Amino acid sequence: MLRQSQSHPQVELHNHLTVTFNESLAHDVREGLTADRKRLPSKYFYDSRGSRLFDRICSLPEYYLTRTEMKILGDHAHSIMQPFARGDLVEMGSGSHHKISRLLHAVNGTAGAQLRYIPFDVSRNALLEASRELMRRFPQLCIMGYVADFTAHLHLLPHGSKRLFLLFGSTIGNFPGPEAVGLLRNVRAIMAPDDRFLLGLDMVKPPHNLNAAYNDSRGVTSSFNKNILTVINRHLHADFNPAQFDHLAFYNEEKEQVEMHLQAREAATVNIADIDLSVDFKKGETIHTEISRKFTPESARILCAHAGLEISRWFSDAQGWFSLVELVPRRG
Ligand code: SAH
Ligand code: AVI
Repeated sequence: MLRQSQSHPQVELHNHLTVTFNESLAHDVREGLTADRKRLPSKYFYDSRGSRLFDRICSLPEYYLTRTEMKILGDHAHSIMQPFARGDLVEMGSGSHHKISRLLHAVNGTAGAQLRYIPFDVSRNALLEASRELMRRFPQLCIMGYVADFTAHLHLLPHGSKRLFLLFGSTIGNFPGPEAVGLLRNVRAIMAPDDRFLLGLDMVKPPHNLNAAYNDSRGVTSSFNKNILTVINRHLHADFNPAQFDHLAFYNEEKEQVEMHLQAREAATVNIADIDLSVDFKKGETIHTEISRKFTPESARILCAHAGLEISRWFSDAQGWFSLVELVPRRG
């Protein structure tokens, strides 16, 4: 479905989730909550409240990821954008405007610069808010937003210009190995030889820093984690009581990933009216809501190589806590 903003001819919005969202949520909730080890896909965190909570996480003192990546972007934006004064910037899981603004600033005012920004996000609100702010900051920018799922809808992207694909925040780490490779392969499949792909990767570091980043002292990450239950309550008329669940997040050293769970404080039965399902929880039982994989230079290289992508440049901070890798499609 296409909805074009009348008041801002600079922005075009394509919404591909209105019909399918409840159906896929219903399917995923049934599958996840009837499994032996209960689980839910992390993309359902991001309704408008979830996106706002994530923005708050980004500025928490313990959550080093965003400020580290922002610093790397600031240091290298000119060089990254040098081949892209003209073309399309396709940002998957775009969220707020901060990171793309860093790149746009680097070419702002450049003679002949003509860019189109194509954000792609499941969160309509995040996409609208970011677009509004970008229109204010960059009045020459064209924006073509997709409210869509980047695991399913990448084929909808327009063709034409030279493209820089972007996946920031280490969002790729929220996917298990085969899914992450599949997602990168799908991007690789639509890249032309001159296109580039900038991928953010959070790196392995001491466990206490990782545990602190996902267990902040203000409880914002806990609210973000529990928000997935509120989303299910609203869309599927369920009766989860988020207060009956504890936020549980820890670094699994063996798997090199942070895991987030919701743990039932007491035995409980939850009814999910729209899918006619009742789910029993034992005291202490968990729902696995997210993984956040951490990378080493070696595991990053292997991930990219499996997807047919070659690392052309590697940008990092002084501590090596976060990496931005520039990728090109491997020939052959
Ligand atoms: N890129 C931003 C936001 C990261 S949060 C940053 O680096 O800070 C992850 C973002 O991806 C959220 O905005 C969420 O709504 C979006 N997202 C998660 N799963 C998605 C999916 N399957 N398809 C499209 N967007 C998705
Ligand atoms: C979006 N993603 C990269 C975040 C992460 O760190 O894995 C989501 C998040 N979960 C808890 N805090 C932040």
